[in-house]
Amino acid sequence: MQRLLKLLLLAAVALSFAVTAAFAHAFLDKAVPGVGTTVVLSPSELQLTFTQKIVPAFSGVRIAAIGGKRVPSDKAVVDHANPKVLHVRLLHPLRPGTYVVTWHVVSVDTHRTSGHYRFTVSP
Ligand SMILES: [Cu+2]
Repeated sequence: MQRLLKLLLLAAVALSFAVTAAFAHAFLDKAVPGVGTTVVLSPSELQLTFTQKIVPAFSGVRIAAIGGKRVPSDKAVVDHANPKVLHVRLLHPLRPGTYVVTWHVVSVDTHRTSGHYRFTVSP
């Protein structure tokens, strides 16, 4: 009986560590232009804020017109003042339409995460 209790306790501790680790990954916290929003003017850059500090060498952001061509942009750079923020400068203004932003990052805990979101530039 004692042994079973010990095992259960160990399992509970292991589980709580697993949950903590999952929450420690870098996920997208917010973006400019905002996730799912419509903006009137083309942004000159995208700004992605993550829940953790980012390792720029292993991180990247691409933007494409929905079902269409990739939009030329500079490589994503980490904000000097806030290493949770990536800046991606667009080389041309965006024409009206919906765009998909696809990101992958490695956070300082070495975990890799990725995702995508859309935003729209109104006509
Ligand atoms: Cu992590």
